[in-house]
Amino acid sequence: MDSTKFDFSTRAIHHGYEPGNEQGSLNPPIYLTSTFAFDTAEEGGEMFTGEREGHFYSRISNPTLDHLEQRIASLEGAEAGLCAASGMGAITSTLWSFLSAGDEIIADKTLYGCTFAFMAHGLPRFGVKVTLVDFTDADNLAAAISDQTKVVYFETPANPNNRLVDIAAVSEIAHSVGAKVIVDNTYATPVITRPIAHGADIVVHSATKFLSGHGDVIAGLIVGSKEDMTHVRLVGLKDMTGAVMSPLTAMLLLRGIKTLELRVARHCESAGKVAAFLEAHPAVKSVSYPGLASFAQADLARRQMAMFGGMIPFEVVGGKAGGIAMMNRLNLITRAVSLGDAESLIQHPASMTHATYTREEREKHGIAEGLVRLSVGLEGVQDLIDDLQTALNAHNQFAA
Ligand code: 7XF
Repeated sequence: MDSTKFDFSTRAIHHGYEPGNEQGSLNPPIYLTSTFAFDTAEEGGEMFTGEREGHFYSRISNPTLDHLEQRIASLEGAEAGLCAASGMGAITSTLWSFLSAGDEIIADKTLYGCTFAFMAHGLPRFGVKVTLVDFTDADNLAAAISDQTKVVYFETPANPNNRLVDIAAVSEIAHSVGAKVIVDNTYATPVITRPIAHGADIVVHSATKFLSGHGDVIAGLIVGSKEDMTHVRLVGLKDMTGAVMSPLTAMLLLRGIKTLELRVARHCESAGKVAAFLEAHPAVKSVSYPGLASFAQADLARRQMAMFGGMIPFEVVGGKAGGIAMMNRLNLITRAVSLGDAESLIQHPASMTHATYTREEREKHGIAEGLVRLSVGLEGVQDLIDDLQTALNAHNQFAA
């Protein structure tokens, strides 16, 4: 069946898998095997040189992962996909594949904490020059870029503060010197933004989040051209990190992705209501949600995002102490890192996901000490608002 012509949700359910090839099994079998038998020794040798196609060792490829790779490539509008053991496995396998000593990577200044640590402390140890600039103004990239720049990297919306980057504007500048554009699309998912259509070359995901949707796996995905994905598979993933996804995880992701569009629509609908509630509450100092009229980059949000996401960073009156006290008063919303789960999760970036930055770095990179970050889940939205209201009403007295 040619599923390429189908709607997003149809492809999320069917693309890349034919039950008829697997004894009619509605769901793909989990090929829980590390290795694959060769008919002849010669055939095995040919697979190692690439003269013959086929699976021969699950660090290189596996049939269950193969279905997922085709599916995510289709949803992101890319030629090919690749699975990894975690979001960090996806990011590092990709960057190790395209950077060498003497090269430069230019990244946006707001990044998930461990991506920032890899840039600030990991890559420079191997002779890669790392430059972090503010991509919300693409002119900053134009001023910094040179022939030494091999990769341009960013998140949009960025973790944790929802800053947006204009993918088309940044890609045009990057391509003027032949640099590859790599976008972390974890926050948006392909339901909201497909970076390849805006000019990016490669998309990486922490599939731990919305793509899985159920908080039961650590996983990463990568998409791009066939040539780039083969390069990442054989260099970054196979030799440099070995950060390979388990077939069991691939099956859970294939299951989660079937409902991705439905879930993301609900996350966004509820987040819009929660953001409006928070903005109107006197104990809340600021809310950064792309769907609010007050959002600093509201025009770009409308141009680049089909919906406005499930993530709400906000500050309450009383800074860090106020934020922590409010978090501790919540009963339904769970105090935990991660995002995109059915359960609403709340965390404090400065002491948790972004504790890899020093306090000075957080200030320079736009991550306020008092910021709390809410991942709006799939519960009844009024229950979430009631929980926040109880915590914030008590906060009013606390602040006064
Ligand atoms: O290796 P992971 O699957 O945990 O993914 C790393 C990662 C990569 N990119 C973005 C935009 C991410 O948000 C993450 C993981 N973030 C979690 C969070 O912000 O809550 C990690 C919890 S410490």
